[in-house]
Amino acid sequence: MDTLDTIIEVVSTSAPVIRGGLAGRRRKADEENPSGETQMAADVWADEYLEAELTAIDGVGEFASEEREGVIDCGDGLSVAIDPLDGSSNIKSNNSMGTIIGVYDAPLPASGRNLVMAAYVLFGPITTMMVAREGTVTEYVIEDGDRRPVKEDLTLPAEPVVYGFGGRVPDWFDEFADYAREIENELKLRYGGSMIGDMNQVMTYGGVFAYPGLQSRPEGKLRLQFEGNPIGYIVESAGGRSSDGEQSLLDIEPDELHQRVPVHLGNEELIDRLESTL
Ligand code: P6P
Repeated sequence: MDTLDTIIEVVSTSAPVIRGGLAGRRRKADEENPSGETQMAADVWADEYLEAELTAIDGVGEFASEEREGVIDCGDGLSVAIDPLDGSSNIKSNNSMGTIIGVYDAPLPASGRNLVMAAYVLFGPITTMMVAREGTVTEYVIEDGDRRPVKEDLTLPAEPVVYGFGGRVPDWFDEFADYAREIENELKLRYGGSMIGDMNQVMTYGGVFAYPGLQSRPEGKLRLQFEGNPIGYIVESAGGRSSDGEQSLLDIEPDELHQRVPVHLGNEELIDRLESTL
């Protein structure tokens, strides 16, 4: 089995284990992550579990996580960057969350153009996994440790339906909301506080998700290596667009491992409209 197949198999079989450990880990941990965010016990649990599983794979040469400083050198091979539990603040309100993984064929931090695969596991009512590899996107259901494809060569629907923006109602929100109400196929507001939960709405129905730069925080909130690049790779593999307001997220040359980036993701025409209001 090649390294990418093994990584997907490990992420898939890890999903029910991580999901099963969430209920008892809803408390805050005593630590902060490198972005200065208080960690949940579940963040630490998922991070430690996936580090052990992924660094043991022959062909994985580097490992980095949103939840820790630095890059672990594990020999020659591909570089794996994970957000072990994206949306973990949703654990308190029992809403969606999950794991994001980007696999780069370059040392970290790396440009998104070095991605060779990206995936996310979504802990919703059911557990699903979205995998982008070699230009196509496949959605799987994970049940009883088995992974079965339910959508192959997935592309964003041409008629978008949803929009959702993070950042405590950006100052341009009203203008976009007016547009969303006035267009022929009125858009519906969907924002759940977990990037992959919100992005799964966009992947399923078509639309736009953004965590934009703000006056108070021009760089936005989301991390390029662990969130922007992998999800941008998945959306672009599905025929959509990623942007930081100027360029594809995948074209950003990173300065440091945990750098943040404004994130606009989804159907091209909605990103154009969003960026015309910024
Ligand atoms: P806010 C989760 O903490 C996360 O990193 C993303 O999954 C999500 O899109 C964003 O932050 C939510 O941020 O400011 O709405 O809580």
